Amino acid sequence: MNTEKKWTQTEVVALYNKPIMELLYEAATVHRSHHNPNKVQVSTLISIKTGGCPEDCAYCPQAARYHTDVKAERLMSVEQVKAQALAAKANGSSRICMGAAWRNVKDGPEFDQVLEMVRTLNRLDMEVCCTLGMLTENQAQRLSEAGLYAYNHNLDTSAAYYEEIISTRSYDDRLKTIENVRKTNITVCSGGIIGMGESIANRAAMLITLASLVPQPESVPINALVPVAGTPLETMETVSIWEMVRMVATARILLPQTQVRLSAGRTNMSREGQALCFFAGANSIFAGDKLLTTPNPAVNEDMDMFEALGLIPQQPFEKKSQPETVIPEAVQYHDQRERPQWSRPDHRIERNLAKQQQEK
Ligand code: SAM
Ligand code: DTB
Ligand code: SF4
Repeated sequence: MNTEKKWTQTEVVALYNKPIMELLYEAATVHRSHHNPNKVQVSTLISIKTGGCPEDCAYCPQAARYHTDVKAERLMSVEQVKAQALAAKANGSSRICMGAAWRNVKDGPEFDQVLEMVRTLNRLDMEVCCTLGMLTENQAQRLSEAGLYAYNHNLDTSAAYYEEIISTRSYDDRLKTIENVRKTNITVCSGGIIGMGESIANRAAMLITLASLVPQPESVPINALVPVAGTPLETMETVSIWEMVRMVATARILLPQTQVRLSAGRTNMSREGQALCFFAGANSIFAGDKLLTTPNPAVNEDMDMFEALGLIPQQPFEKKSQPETVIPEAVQYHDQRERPQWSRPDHRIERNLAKQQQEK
């Protein structure tokens, strides 16, 4: 049973619009009582099947019907995916999310290959996530048996605004896939995008739908629209940092236990802006120079940001194995034992020296 508070849209809009200092304080308080505020999960995306998608999602550069710079590619090999996952692990990622530009999963050799990717990455001691479009209950079960840790399937926006964005599948289709995933051991990752012309009431409604799922999703990505040339949303304005901070803070209050992921759109955010998002309760990011097809901050920039903010990457399976009760003593800003090699000050000095040598 979902024992969380039942929110009304009016309450959530009022929360979102609170004076920012009050909203930040409230969200940070919830955050600290459920999570270590210095730990951030680092996840890397691998686009295992890029472009050529039959759907009409208005934001998406991978939809075949829009004329974008994305070229359709075949499904990657298991070996290629493994090599990228190992590189991501070396850079501090604890989770890999494999994305495919599919409407839905079809049984057959390509799905078998994805199952093999899941089994292979599992052996790397990383959390394995997939986002492959709609799933049947049987397909979700097969992914679970292969050892999948999480499945990402976003609601994207509210039920009321959804038809402005996608016509080729329904909101109920999305909820059905999430339900199919929930019947297995796989954890649920579902969130949305802001900056597509939706109202604050639409944002509130989407968060209420996510918060009403029983149990609530283990992770919720909050994406700022990346407006891509050739898509119907190409001329949308960049989302302001205050909207992002408000959305993250509201998500944190409605979804206290969830990992809230600061997802697409970070290239437009300053380090200070991102720090406010972490303070407001974001505790996960996508790392790596590319999301699926669009740019993301460079790995080195994120390493420097973690260093400057004293953030520590979360270990794989940390949340599942030991839900953290945060006591002040447990909040170790500079616990060297928990840091991966790249974020240790001595390693950073070596890296900077190497950079200086190269520049000479
Ligand atoms: N095809 C599968 C699906 O739609 O579920 C998986 C991949 S799809 C690219 C995953 C998610 O990426 C979308 O649901 C959407 O939330 C996000 N996304 C795609 N394009 C985006 C953009 N231009 N800006 C922000 N988020 C985007
Ligand atoms: C999510 O919510 N955001 C990620 C992941 N889940 C799959 C994808 C963002 C994609 C941004 C556009 C692109 O790079 O193609
Ligand atoms: Fe296809 Fe997914 Fe992009 Fe929609 S979001 S067009 S389903 S790849």
